[in-house]
Amino acid sequence: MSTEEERYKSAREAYAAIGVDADKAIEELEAYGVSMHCWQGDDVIGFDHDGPLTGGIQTTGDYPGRATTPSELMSDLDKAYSLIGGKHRLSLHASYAVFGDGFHDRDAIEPSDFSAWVDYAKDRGLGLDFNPTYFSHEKARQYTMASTDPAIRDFWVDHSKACVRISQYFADSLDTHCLLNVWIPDGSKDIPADRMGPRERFAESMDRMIAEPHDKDKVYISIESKVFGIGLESYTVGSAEFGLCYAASRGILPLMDNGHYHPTEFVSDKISSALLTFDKIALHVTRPVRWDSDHVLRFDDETREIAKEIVACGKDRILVGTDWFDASINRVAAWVIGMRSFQKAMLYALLTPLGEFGRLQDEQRYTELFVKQEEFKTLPFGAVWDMFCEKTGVPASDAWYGEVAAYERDVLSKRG
Ligand code: RNT
Ligand code: ZN
Repeated sequence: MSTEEERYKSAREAYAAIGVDADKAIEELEAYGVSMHCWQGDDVIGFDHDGPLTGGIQTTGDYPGRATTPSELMSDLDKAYSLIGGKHRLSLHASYAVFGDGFHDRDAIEPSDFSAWVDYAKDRGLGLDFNPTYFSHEKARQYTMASTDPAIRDFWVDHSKACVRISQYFADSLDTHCLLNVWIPDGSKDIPADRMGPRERFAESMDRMIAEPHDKDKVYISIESKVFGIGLESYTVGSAEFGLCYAASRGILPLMDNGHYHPTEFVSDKISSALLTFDKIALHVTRPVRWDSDHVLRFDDETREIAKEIVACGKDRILVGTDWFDASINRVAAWVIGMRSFQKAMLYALLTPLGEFGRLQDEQRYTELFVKQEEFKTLPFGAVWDMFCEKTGVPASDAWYGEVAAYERDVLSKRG
């Protein structure tokens, strides 16, 4: 038996002693797909415009090697997926259209503008998710779907409807669902005179969007709320209450991004509440540092707590996508670090004796629960993680970084 197998064997026994089946946890993690965001690869720029990133979100850093063409982005994604165990999904933004027969503005994009991505996904067995892009565009000056100008609103509603059709095309072509997530940057820097008007207009624009015909069993529309953005500090049209109430009343999904709340609020505590009303919800997992900074995910307390809730409340009811953008480190590594951190959190949750802990809570044996929760933390988790990596054919430990470093040397550093 190799040392690694021996380590795993003894770890499996340690988990078995607390009533947990480590083999089963690994199997469940193998089957668990996460929707990885395309926009880490190029600092949220996309391929349909030359201007800067707008909308109150920011990437910082100037690490060399940013993908600037669809084929570069696809190659970088391939490198990242090859270092992440299991099968996953890809989340695209509308700004990543690959125009074959000429440019289409956002209100006129077509399924064919995304056929290159469908081919990419088909070849690799990935599902696709989608996001309309209401930023980095000349018609996105502070207000989009909530604009007072009917022409601007129409433009973005047309964009939204086009995105519904493209999502239907993704779902039909790939035979899996497509999550279509709406996030608008609309809001104001200073205290607004009128809070209701923009919200009424946003709701009305959303109503027009969701009326676009689509198969509700395959295309899930979600709305992502937010507390503030840069330059939009005082008022966000699509606030948490707006998002939850709108989604509940129209039968769509709420999407909670854990960077979009006040710093002492936790999404891990919101999941179970939302699932009492919604059949399904969506999440963006990210890491806010003092603000919605979209730092690369770490295997930290809140990520573990979110994963625990996902396992406890039902993996099938929570659609997880990733959302971070760091331009200060190698971008392929940024994907891999974050995805592997989330998978570690999921594995950690799958290894947690949730039934036993829940029983102690119900029986009010809080001291015992506390002791067991803390002692659980030092069980040999690393050996189980390494076995997951081995089973899924990806390097364990930091060995994967060698592959990223070689890719940086041979590919990324040669980009202009
Ligand atoms: C912005 C939202 C949104 C974006 C992406 C690019 O605060 O989190 O999800 O990050 O759409
Ligand atoms: Zn987000």
